[in-house]
Amino acid sequence: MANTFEKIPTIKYEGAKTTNPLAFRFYDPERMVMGKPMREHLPFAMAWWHNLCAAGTDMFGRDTADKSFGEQPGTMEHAKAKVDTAFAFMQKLGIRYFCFHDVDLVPEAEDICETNRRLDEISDYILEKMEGTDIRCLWGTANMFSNPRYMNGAGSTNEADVFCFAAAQVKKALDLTVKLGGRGYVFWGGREGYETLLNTDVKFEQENIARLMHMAVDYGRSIGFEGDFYIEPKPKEPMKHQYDFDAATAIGFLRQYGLDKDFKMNIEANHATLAGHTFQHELRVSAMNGMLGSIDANQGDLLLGWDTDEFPFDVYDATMCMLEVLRAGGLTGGFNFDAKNRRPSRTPEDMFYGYILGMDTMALGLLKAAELIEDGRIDEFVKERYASFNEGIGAKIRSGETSLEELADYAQKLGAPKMPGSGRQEYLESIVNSVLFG
Ligand code: XUL
Ligand code: CO
Repeated sequence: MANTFEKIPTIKYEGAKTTNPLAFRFYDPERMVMGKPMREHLPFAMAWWHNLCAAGTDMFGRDTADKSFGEQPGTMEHAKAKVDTAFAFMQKLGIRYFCFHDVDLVPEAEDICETNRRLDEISDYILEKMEGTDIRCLWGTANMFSNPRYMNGAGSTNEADVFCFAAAQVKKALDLTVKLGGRGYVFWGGREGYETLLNTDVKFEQENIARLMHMAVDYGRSIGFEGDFYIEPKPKEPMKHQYDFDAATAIGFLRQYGLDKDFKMNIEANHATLAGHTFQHELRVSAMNGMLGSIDANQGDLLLGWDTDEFPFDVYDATMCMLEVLRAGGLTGGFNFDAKNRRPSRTPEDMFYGYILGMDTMALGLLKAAELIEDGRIDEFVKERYASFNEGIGAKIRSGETSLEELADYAQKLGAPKMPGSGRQEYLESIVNSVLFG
């Protein structure tokens, strides 16, 4: 095996003032925050696809990075070299989880039986590697978007045979997730959507996706999968319109088809902004519905209209994210860096710089969110803002003990109502700034 990271030391916390590029500035795993060590607040995961498979190819040019890890890509030797590299990488950074698609692990064969045989071989190898470490799988998934057979969707395809291939891949990916002790299983519907309504039966396609998900739940539970299933919403790309547009849409879908007990959301920051929402909005909608499961921690570029999957760098956004996570009492999943280096950042060191940046940003977000909660002024303000519903007619509205007639009568007696209190947005924003930079 080529030792790609020979010159990279174990990454340690050295504090904000360090000039050592291969050190954490804010991620201090044992530091206590609101009664728990940072590492428990932040179950970080490595995304197999970006970190070990993506080498910089984009629509206009080929690879810039070398991710061969000393072996010929497309071979099982290369697949094993990726496993070796993954474990070396995670151990040096103190990352305890990984996420994978089936085809990230092995080269896909023409015949699904051969692909499955390769998956058995590689998962045995991963299990061997896991032994004696505390590294586990966060979630698994099936790639049902790259193979040309999925051009019209997987669960939403117009071809029954293709639907069966999707089912076979989900079944195997669930087997692998259980074998590797995964906490969750993700459905990201990249091709589940449409390009034109002229050729699409939306209702039928959505019913079929629900059928596939029900079968996945039944099968998963039958083989002992106790974790959460997740939908990862995204509004577009690759499809023009994706069915899991955002958290509210996905939650409505899950409820409509009776899947809401088994599924939660896996919220990705860059998908939120593509949907025209903030990351915080998507987290709030998920959390208030009891469905905040896991996070794909990355960030987009608001000047670009596509999924750039950058490592999180925006501390303000990370703080708002961690505020939602802390208020929700944490995640059942974790923080998966569904993020890749920029194309010119092409060396093995850059792989570390990306993760160091991401882990430090989320750690800083955690510290700042905890400070905002401990400061208490924002929470207190929000509580006060709705105080009129705590007594009198407001309390009756809240408890559902009134009627339209009673309220109309009340309003008529009032004559002219008083104006609602100020929203104080600028004051609240200045509290955030003083906690972030004070
Ligand atoms: C694509 C994306 C996926 C999912 C898993 O935008 O985020 O990589 O996270 O399929
Ligand atoms: Co993602």
